[in-house]
This record gives sequence, structure tokens and C-alpha cells, in this order.
Amino acid sequence: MRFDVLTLFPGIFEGYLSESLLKDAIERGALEVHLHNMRDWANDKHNTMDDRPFGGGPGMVLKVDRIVPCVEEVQTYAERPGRLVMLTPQGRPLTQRVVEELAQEERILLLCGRYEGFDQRVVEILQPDEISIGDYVLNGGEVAAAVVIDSVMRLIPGVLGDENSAVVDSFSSGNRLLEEDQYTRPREYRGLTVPEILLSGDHGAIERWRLSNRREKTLARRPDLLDGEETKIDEDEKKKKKKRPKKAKEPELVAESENVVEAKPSETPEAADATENNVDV
Ligand code: 6GU
Repeated sequence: MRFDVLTLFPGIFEGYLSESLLKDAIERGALEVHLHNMRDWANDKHNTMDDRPFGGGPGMVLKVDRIVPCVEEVQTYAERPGRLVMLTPQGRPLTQRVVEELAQEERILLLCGRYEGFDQRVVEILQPDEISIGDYVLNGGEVAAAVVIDSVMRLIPGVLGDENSAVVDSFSSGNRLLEEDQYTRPREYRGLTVPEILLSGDHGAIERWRLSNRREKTLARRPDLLDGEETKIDEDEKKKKKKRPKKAKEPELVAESENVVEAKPSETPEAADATENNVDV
């Protein structure tokens, strides 16, 4: 997959692209990210990219006669033009569904705004897919573009190693629940212990605990994530809870999860603990 980032501040991306997963993916050729400084399309001696808004008001507006030729030229830099995404707080919200949709593209251009935004004729002429990363204000689209790259690249086959599989992530298709609580060694810290069930070696019971934990957490923190079916089931559960007080440490839910990934016993901390201490789990 190829990203072309159009920005007045290409330096913002350099550190981010040269670390960790992004760096590896780029080095392996699984991902290309090309940075373009839009100021290269300023054609006057002051390199002007923005101007005061007609009608008055604060801030500056990015000029249509700089931005449109810039995007049109960058579109010719690969065999096929890419999908044009404009990062703007007025865009449609970025969700995992939108990320999944973008991950289908071969090429994406990310157009980053600054200041008060773009002249509206940029939108009229180029008809970009306008995307926002949330209901708060950023100084510009660069951080939002990095969020798009980060979330989309995880879904490209061959970009993440198996150990980082995106299939079971929260919000991925078929899984709109929050992640369960995680623990690793030590078993006890400042008097706080790991839930007993995770040390039991009973993989069926562990999976039931995890699913139950995820659903309770999602219901408590993000009920908006539960679709009609989930909400209905959880309401049934709440009723059951009222009638029958919860037994300590017992998993509530016995439904099967679609996305169960069984860890090999040898890979779990308790198994490693057991090996270290020469005990069976
Ligand atoms: Cl895409 N841009 C800016 N400037 N602010 C934002 C945003 C984008 N998404 C949320 N806030």
C-alpha cells in the first residue's frame, strides 16, 4: 500500500515513520509513505500558501490555486491515482469500520490542513473524503494523518507479524468489544493478585472469563459500542444478576466467542512460571 502525505510540515512525520512497526514495514516494502511539502507548489517569491479570509475573521485560509495543482500533480506520481482523504475536524468520524474501508485501497493521499482550513473550492473541485479523528481541535491535520496511517497499516496483510495479529483487536470486524483485563508476572504485587482463573490452566474457563470481562467492561464504559443484539443480551444478564447474586470468582457468561485464540500453554506466563519453578499447571 502507498500513502502520499501532502503537508506544510513533513518533518512532523519523520520520527514517527522511522521507528518500530512503521519502519519495519517500510523497509520490507510492505508499505510506502511519500512525504510532499505543499510549499513546493507556492509559485510567488514569498512562497505564499495561505491568505486572509474574505469577509474577515481570524486565521488564514489555504489557497485553492496552490492546493489543487499540488494534489493533481501528486496524483500523477504513481501508476494509478489514489483515494484523496482530507483531514479536517468537519469530516466524518474515523472509526474502525472506516479504517477497514481505507485498508482496501491500493493508494491513499492524505491532505493535511493547517490554520483555519482550506478554501471551500478545494473541496468542491477535488471532492475528497473528509475525515476527522474526533471531536476536539488539533493544530493541523498531520497528527490525524499519522493516526490514519497507523490504524490502516495494521490491517494490511504482511505488515504486522503474526504475534501482533490485528484480527482479534477491539473494534475490528466481528469484534466490537473492549479488550479484557491483562496480567503478567508477578502473580502478586502490593497485595494485588491475578484473577485465580487465569492461573488455572483451564482454557475453556479462561476464555469464558475473558469474554465475560470484555462484555462487562464494554457495557460499563462504552455501551454505545454494543449493537442491538449485544445490548439485549447484556440487559438479560443484568436482570439475571438482580435475581441471583453473583458467586465470587465465577465466570458469568458461557457463550462461545468467535475470535478465541488459544495461547499455547508453553507461551503463557503461568506455564513459564511453572517451568521456572518446576511445577505443573
Ligand atoms: Cl483531521 N484536523 C484538525 N485540525 N483537528 C481535528 C481533526 C483533524 N480531527 C479532530 N480534530
